[in-house]
Formats: sequence, structure tokens, C-alpha cells
Amino acid sequence: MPKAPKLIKTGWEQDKVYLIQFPRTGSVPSPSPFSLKLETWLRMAGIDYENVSNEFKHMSKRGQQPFIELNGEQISDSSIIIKTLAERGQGTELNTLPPKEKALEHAFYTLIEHHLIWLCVYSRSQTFKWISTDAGYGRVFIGIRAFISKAFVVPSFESKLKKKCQGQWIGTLTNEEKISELKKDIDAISTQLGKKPFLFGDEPKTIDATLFGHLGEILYTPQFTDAIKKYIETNASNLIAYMDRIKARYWPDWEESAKTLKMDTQWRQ
Ligand SMILES: N[C@@H](CCC(=O)N[C@@H](CS)C(=O)NCC(=O)O)C(=O)O
Repeated sequence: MPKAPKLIKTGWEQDKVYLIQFPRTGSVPSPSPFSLKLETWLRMAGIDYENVSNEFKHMSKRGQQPFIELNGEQISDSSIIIKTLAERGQGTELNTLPPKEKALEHAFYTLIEHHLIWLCVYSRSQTFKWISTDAGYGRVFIGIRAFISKAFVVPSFESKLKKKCQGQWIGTLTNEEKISELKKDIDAISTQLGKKPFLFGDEPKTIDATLFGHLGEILYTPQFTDAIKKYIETNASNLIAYMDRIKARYWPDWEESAKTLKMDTQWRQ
């Protein structure tokens, strides 16, 4: 029989989703696009969940965060978590689209999570120093931990991401070519959104949580060049309005979470 996972949340409640993720930062609720995506999805789906800090050390059996614990079971990978919860009858409406739109949604998912994401990974490989300032974990790591973070953790993370990028297509591109790839992604997403409130109509779908998570990191955390944000602001202003709309509806506690670093700020009025 497989060994039961060691649960992070002790004394759990039946049917409550425990979302294990990095602590809050001083600028975005999570520096991970996958955590921001998943937490946004849980909010969109109206699922009762509780955040649990991974204390920078608890990872899933895949060696990653975010993951959830539900009724004593650990489930990892944001997309698999979403699919599993939807199959169990939670947030199913977020995954429901007619077949042609579903196919398009899958294409956008791949564009966002397997193409656009590399811009952000590349940016962080170039400079992830913001993570040890107040915009990141500057108020969490103090004294010796601040020194260790700046002197060792950040450079080692940058170098790990550099290696990842070198093994990918993004590592072969000049900076100009990288921006040109970004523009194509942004133009495609902006065209799909058009004047609609969400990518596929009046109500959000899973892909909207995905886009919010990934675009959130691009817009609200430093990138390797300001040209990225400027391009979106100038040529895809519907995406800026879209992000503001999702923030207003699902993240009224965005500022409070950045200010207090609390993981249990209230978002439902
Ligand atoms: N496909 C996974 C990706 C998760 C992922 O890449 N998480 C990163 C943070 S953004 C991580 O935990 N990395 C661990 C590490 O680099 O040590 C998902 O959708 O959850």
C-alpha cells in the first residue's frame, strides 16, 4: 500500500481545501504564477479554502508548490488540482465550454504556461533581487536570514533559472527576439479578449485564472526590461483593464495582503 503523505495541516476539517504555498510578498500575493492562478481559481469557484504557508520548505512530491491537502490527501500541480476539484463537482462551471472554445482555451493555456511563462522565468534569472526587498520578503527575512537570502539564496536561484533558460528555446534568443515573441503572445491574448469582460465571455473560466496568475507576475513584479510592461500598456490596454477587473472582483484584499503579509485576509464582503 502506498505510504500516506505527511500532512502539513494538522487537525484538518472535512471537505476544506488547504492551499499550501509560499508566504505572501510585499507586492503580489505570491511570487509564483501557479499559486496566484490557483488561489484566484479557488476564489472564482467559490471554494472554501484556507492558506497554509509552506515556510519556504514544504514542497509536494513533485518538489514544487502550490499543492493542496483535502480530506487527508495531497494533490499537486495547479492544473491537476483544478481538474481534480472540478471532477469532484467543485468549480465545474469554470471548466465548461463548447468543444470549439474548449480547444481554443487549451491553445491559450499552452501559450501562457509553456511559452509566455519563459519571459518571466528569464526575467527572474536576470534579476530576482527584488525578492529580498520590501516588495518581496524583505520584511520576513531579517538579520542573518536577510544576509543569507541576499548573498546566497537569490544568486543561487538566479543561476538555477539561468540554467533552465539555457536549456530552452528562450535561451537562444536575443533580447529583441524575446520581446518580439512576447508581443505575439500579448497580441493574441488581447485579440481574444477584445471588449469582453473575460476571455470567453461575461463570466470567468479556468483560463482567466491562468492568465491572471501569469500576467500578474509580468505586470506587478520587475521584468528584465520595462519595454514589456510598456508594450502591454500601450498596445493591449484591454488586458490592463481586465487585470484590474479581476483584482477588484476577486482580490479586494490585494493591498492589505501586501501590507500585512497575512495569508488570511478577508476577500468576501
Ligand atoms: N506545473 C506546476 C508548476 C509549479 C511550479 O513550477 N512551482 C515552482 C514555483 S513557481 C516551484 O515550486 N519551484 C520549486 C523550486 O524551484 O524549488 C503547477 O502548475 O503547479
